Formats: sequence, structure tokens, C-alpha cells
Amino acid sequence: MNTQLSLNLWADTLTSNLQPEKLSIPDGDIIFYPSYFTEEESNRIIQELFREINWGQDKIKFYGKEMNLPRLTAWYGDSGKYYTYSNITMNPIPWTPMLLYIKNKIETVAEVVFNSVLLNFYRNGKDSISWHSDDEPELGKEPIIYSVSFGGERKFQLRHKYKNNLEKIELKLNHGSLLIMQGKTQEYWQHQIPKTSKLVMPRVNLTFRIIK
Ligand SMILES: O=C(O)CCC(=O)C(=O)O
Ligand SMILES: [Mn+2]
Repeated sequence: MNTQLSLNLWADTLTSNLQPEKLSIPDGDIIFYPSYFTEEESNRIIQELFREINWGQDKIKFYGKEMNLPRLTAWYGDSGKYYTYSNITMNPIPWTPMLLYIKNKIETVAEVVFNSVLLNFYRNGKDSISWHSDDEPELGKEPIIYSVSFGGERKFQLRHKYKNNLEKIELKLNHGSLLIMQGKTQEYWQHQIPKTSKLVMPRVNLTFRIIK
């Protein structure tokens, strides 16, 4: 092995951190790995995702009016795993080698195998996703969602659906991080990425899911 390559591999093991942080929240189960992917690897991944993903502009009906979703999206996965989301039924595009690489890498800490991924591209601070739970019937009971982020850091907020006395929870989803939501999280909590007036870099988020 040449010296440069072995130094790079050594640097990679030093900066990738597989130590999870468990959030203690009532009625939910959330685990966060701030640097699941190294910075170098994350840079490589985001460049490829910008280039190769078939990003689309979906629309939603809001009070009878058609509006663009404030982000670009794409849906990849095993064939036949249809997914309905905001009244849009999506047919998955077959996995690319890069998506399979990310999927295999996160499955090393998962006890499940994912069969699909929803990708969101937040072009700037005006792009967002508003309060929702990932509780569509095709995800089954207690969905396991592995959410990977690359690019500009954005605020991720959680609020309890019924206990109004609980404070909102806020996390920063940074380049290379992995957020796991499982157990009763979707039943009791909603989450969002709010818009921001701060200057933020473009961001790609991938939520790996299991469609039953
Ligand atoms: O971009 C994110 O971190 C969250 C995306 C999300 O909640 C979703 O796609 O359901
Ligand atoms: Mn979600």
C-alpha cells in the first residue's frame, strides 16, 4: 500500500465516529451519530448525489391551489415499493451504486434492511419541510427511519403531538451525520426543517425506509 493511501485511510478512521448519542425523550427513540461519514467521504458523496440523482419538483394542492414543494425530491428503491406522500404516489427509480454504498454503510449499525429511500434537496434557506410525522400506512407500525445528511447544516426540530408542556427539541443536522428515528417516535412526535434567513449551503437529506 502506498504511504499516501495508508495515511488517508488512517485519517478516515480517526475522523469517522461511530459513537452514537442517545437522546432521552419521552415516547420516542432517537439516536444521533454526528459524524457517521467522514468529511472527505461526505464531500465525495454529495458531489455525486448532486450530479446523478434525478431530482424532481413535486407539487402539492393547498386549499385547491397547486404549489411547488419548497425542495426537490427523488424516490429510489426496490421495484414495486410504491409510496404515497402528500397525495403523490411515487414509483421508485432503481438503486444507484452510490445509494447502495450509503445504504450498506448504515445497515452495519441497523438490524434491518431498507428497501427504499426518499431524497430531499434543500437548495437554500428558503427550502424546508414543515411539521409532519413519517407515519404513512405503508411504513407499518413503529417505522425505522435512518436519515443521513450531507451539505449545509440545518436545524431539525421535534415537537410532541399531545404534551404541549414539553419543550421543542432541536438538533443540528450536519454534513455526514446519521439520525435514527424508531420505536414510537412517529406516533408521538412531529419533525420539521424550518426555513432560515441565514446563508446556508445546499443540503441533501436521505431518509432510508422500509415499505411493507
Ligand atoms: O431533511 C430532513 O432532515 C428531514 C426530511 C424528512 O423529514 C422527510 O423527508 O420526511
Ligand atoms: Mn420526515
